[in-house]
Amino acid sequence: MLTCRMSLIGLSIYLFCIIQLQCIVAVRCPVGPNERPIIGILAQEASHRMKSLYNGTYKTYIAASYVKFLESGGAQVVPIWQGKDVSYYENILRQINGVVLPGGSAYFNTTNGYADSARIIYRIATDINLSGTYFPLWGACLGFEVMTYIAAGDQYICKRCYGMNNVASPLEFKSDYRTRRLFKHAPSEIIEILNNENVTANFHHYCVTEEDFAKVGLSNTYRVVTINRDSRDTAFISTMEHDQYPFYGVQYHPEKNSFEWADRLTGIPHSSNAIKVSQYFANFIVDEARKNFNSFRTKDEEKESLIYNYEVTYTSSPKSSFTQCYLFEW
Ligand SMILES: *[C@@H]1O[C@H](CO)[C@@H](O)[C@H](O)[C@H]1NC(C)=O
Ligand SMILES: *[C@@H]1O[C@H](CO)[C@@H](O)[C@H](O)[C@H]1NC(C)=O
Ligand SMILES: *[C@@H]1O[C@H](CO)[C@@H](O)[C@H](O)[C@H]1NC(C)=O
Ligand SMILES: CC(=O)N[C@H]1CO[C@H](CO)[C@@H](O)[C@@H]1O
Repeated sequence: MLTCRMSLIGLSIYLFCIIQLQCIVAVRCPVGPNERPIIGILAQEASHRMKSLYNGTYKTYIAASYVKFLESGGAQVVPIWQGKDVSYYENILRQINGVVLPGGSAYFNTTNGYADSARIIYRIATDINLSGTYFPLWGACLGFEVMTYIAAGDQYICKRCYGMNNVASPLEFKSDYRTRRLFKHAPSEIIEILNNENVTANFHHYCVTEEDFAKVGLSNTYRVVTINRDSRDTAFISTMEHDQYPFYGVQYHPEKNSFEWADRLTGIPHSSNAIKVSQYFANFIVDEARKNFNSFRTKDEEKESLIYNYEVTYTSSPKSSFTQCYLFEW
């Protein structure tokens, strides 16, 4: 009787330990989507205009619209600096859940500039994915162009195109767009709006054609998801996604619809439907980042890295085409 009771107690302790252990394991293993995603945004060179307006005080910046866009999808943001060594990017990318390469107007040939930093990020993001960890990358406009440049082995395949600066357009979907991750689960209402209304803001003088894309081998790794046509009816790629990695490039600016207000920029749509599609993209990017479970080593390091540590400046038109910017002296 006594031994029986003893062994029952023993069994209970044993079962208790097993359950505890499983709990610990369960907590350590990712069980569901990451509910605290943090996304990095690469800073870029301040434009000449910005430099002269602020007496050369600022070297790099991040347009606040990208920050607010990601926040609207439920993510927090960390700035990623330019021109650092590889170990800096390795360190930061292994603590965050995705990266956005923003639009703007930087040259790709600046030493330690936008493209040099983007190239290191692209390589690390590829390595992380190859090693079995989901790590998304989103490029908009210049970010899209730099992705094609890097993926093509530093070949600049953008060509001059016409009538695409400061203009809102619909997207022309490729016939198989429903098989692409970006639109696989999109509500049909979103597809209809994107397909029929002027809801994507274009701010570019250069375009990538499908022919040039194929010529440098990019059609082997990326899928063209949508195209647009410039004012001379030249078709160009407006949305692409990587075949294997969660890498996405858009030639338009979904982040502008909700967050950029310069009066002279009539190409930024602010209709209710334009905001719906902007929100669709924000949710999509952040949901991709939710599939990654990187986190900062310590809460202090996380706190020190977040964008909240920096002041946002009201840059307003006509000073800048951005309503608000984070301006950095480094
Ligand atoms: C830039 O310098 C000019 C002339 O010294 C000054 O009036 C202006 O306030 C400065 N602007 C800023 C943003 O510091
Ligand atoms: C970088 O490229 C631009 C545009 O093609 C060119 O004007 C500039 O001279 C180049 N700069 C360097 C350092 O090569
Ligand atoms: C979209 O904009 C173009 C001009 O850029 C205009 O011709 C067209 O009617 C607009 N479409 C809609 C649905 O508003
Ligand atoms: C190794 C790994 O996780 N690869 C992933 C890279 O991204 C694609 C989606 O774009 C996943 O399907 C792969 O599993």
